[in-house]
Parts: sequence; C-alpha cells; structure tokens
Amino acid sequence: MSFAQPHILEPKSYVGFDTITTQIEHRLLKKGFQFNILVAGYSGLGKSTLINTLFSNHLVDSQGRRSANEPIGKTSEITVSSHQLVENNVRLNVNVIDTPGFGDQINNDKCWEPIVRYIKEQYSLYLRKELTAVRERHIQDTRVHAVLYFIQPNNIGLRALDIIALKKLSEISNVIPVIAKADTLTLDERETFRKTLQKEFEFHDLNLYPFDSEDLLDEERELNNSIKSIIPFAVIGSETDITIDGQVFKGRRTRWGTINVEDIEQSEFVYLRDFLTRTHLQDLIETTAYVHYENFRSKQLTTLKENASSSARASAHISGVPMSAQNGVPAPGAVNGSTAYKQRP
Ligand SMILES: Nc1nc2c(ncn2[C@@H]2O[C@H](COP(=O)(O)OP(=O)(O)OP(=O)(O)O)[C@@H](O)[C@H]2O)c(=O)[nH]1
Ligand SMILES: [Mg+2]
Repeated sequence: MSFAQPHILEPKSYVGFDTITTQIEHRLLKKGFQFNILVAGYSGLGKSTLINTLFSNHLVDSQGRRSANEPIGKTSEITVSSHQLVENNVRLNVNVIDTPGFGDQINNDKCWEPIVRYIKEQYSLYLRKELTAVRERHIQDTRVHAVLYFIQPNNIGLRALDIIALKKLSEISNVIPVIAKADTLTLDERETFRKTLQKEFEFHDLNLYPFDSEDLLDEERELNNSIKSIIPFAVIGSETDITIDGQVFKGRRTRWGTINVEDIEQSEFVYLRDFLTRTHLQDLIETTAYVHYENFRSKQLTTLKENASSSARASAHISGVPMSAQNGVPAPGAVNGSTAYKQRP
C-alpha cells in the first residue's frame, strides 16, 4: 500500500499545535536528563581530577589533595558515583564511572577488559529490561555515553596498551581521547604531539567520536571537522581555587607562575567542556542508543534467535539451560547476575 503525498495546508486561524515544542520541553524538564561518563587510561594522569574540574565540583576522589588531612584518592576499582546537577531548571543526572589506572597491576596485559565488560553489562542490563513483558515506562539508562581516554604527555606517541584499549573501547562506545597534564608540554610540543597522535589514530584505524554520518547538516559536519582537528584536546585539570586580583579560578600554581585551566591560551579544557556539554551532549546520548547499543542489541538478538532454533532442534537434550549459558546475555529474569560495582555514596 502506498500513501499519496500530503497537501501542505496552513490553518486559516490559529490552531496551536506549534506549542508541542514547549510541551515536549516541559516533559523533558520534568524527567531530567541522564549522562554517563567514564574515564580511562594509565594511572595518575589526572582522570579523577578532570572529572571534578569538568563538573566544577568534587564528584570523585583523586590523588590531588586539597589539604594535608585528606586521604590520597587513588582509584583502585571501578567506582560509580551518581549526582544531580541543576542549572537554570535543567536537571542533569550524571553517573561518573571512575576506573583504576592502567599499569598498576602485576599483569597489565588486559587491564582494559573490566572496562569493556562494564560497558557491555550496561547494554545487557538495558536489553533485559526492554525485553521483559511488563516494561518500565522509563528504563533507567546506565549505558556509558562518553569515554574520556587519557593519553600520557610523553611527546612520543601511543603505547601498545593504549592502542588495544582504544580499539576495544571505540568498537562499543563514544571514545574521546585527551592529552593529559598538558602543562608538562610546551605549546609547540602539544601541536606536534597532537599531529603524531592523529596520524596514529588513522594508522590504527580507530573509530573515535564524533562520527561522520549522512544525517548531518552542513554546519554540523563543519563543526565536527573543526573539533576533529583539535582532538585529542590538550587538557589541564585542577580542583584548587586560586584568587588573583579578586578573580577566582581553578588553577595550578607552579614555581614559574599560575595556570588558569579555563584560559584557552593555556589549556584546551574549555573546548572539551563545551564539546561535551554545550554542543554534543544530546548527540553522545543518541549515538550511544542508536549506534552502539543498537549494534549490541542486534548481535545479541540474532544469536538468541540462532540458538533458539538450534536448541529447538535438540530440545530433548538441552531443555532447562538458560540462553545466557550459550551466548553471554544474562537470561531475562537473571538481573541479579550482573557484577556489583562500588557505588560512591
Ligand atoms: N601537572 C598536572 N598535574 C595534574 C593534572 N591533573 C591532575 N594532576 C595531578 O596528578 C595527580 C594524580 O591525579 P588523579 O586525578 O588522582 O589521577 P588519576 O588518573 O585519577 O589517578 P589513578 O586513579 O591513580 O589512576 C594529582 O597529584 C593531581 O593533582 C594536570 O592537568 N597537570
Ligand atoms: Mg583516579
């Protein structure tokens, strides 16, 4: 059956359906927004500090103590902390997933594995909730929308572990690489290091965020291209408030002077923050749902279907074995089977 093209009509008097945008806005404001961000990379690169700098609050513990009494906050296990930030009536629920730095274990070969497992478990949890007969109206979204990947400012290039971790993570999530502790590089060094890294990303065929898509408008494509040219952002993080001439800012005091992390002459932190919150927040959430989760979902459902038909053929032998045992998706109803992660109060 085909439908004829609709006639374009303009009502003779005001009907009022143009208010749907305001109605949607009210609904969205009531519900709030969920954003889940994960940090990963080698140990001690300022991952926890940057999260606190990004949201301008102490969300996770870091090694950078603000006073001598504070304990040293080395991240030793995957820790999820939930926060609600409110700005002009907009409620943003943020889950921060802080992960232990690479290189701290006796065997570091596969230190990216727990992170990959965590991301897939969130997809799996969501899928199970979607597949239950009586679904919740709003499924709580714990899927990771952005992975900030920290690269050592060594001015040489990626390490073998970075390459494999970036590869594995970018296959399943939106990965945004950053050059950590950029204050340890001169401005020229930052530029050459960035170029080296960009070449390496290309050489290793890493599919990093933002992605090209045919749906993009010209201006969106232009914005993405200009962002891609400065990725990885050279960032500096700090939780310390510094006051100079009555002006308070987050900064790092060194023997040679003071760094203001929000000064674009000194750090690209502001570009990263604008990118994550002001221009691409919604796109990160949508890309996770429509690209990464969709890939996971279709693979899992195809495997389920294939297993179901083969198990039907051999039903006499394997009845009673949950699908999870065969394809890795926890069986519907086995919600408690997922790993428990540390929750920061
Ligand atoms: N120079 C410099 N130091 C930083 C920067 N960001 C954080 N630091 C310092 O680096 C140390 C480690 O910071 P964390 O934020 O705990 O690093 P992390 O990557 O979370 O560390 P792990 O959890 O152990 O992997 C602290 O002493 C911070 O003050 C930065 O941009 N520049
Ligand atoms: Mg940490």
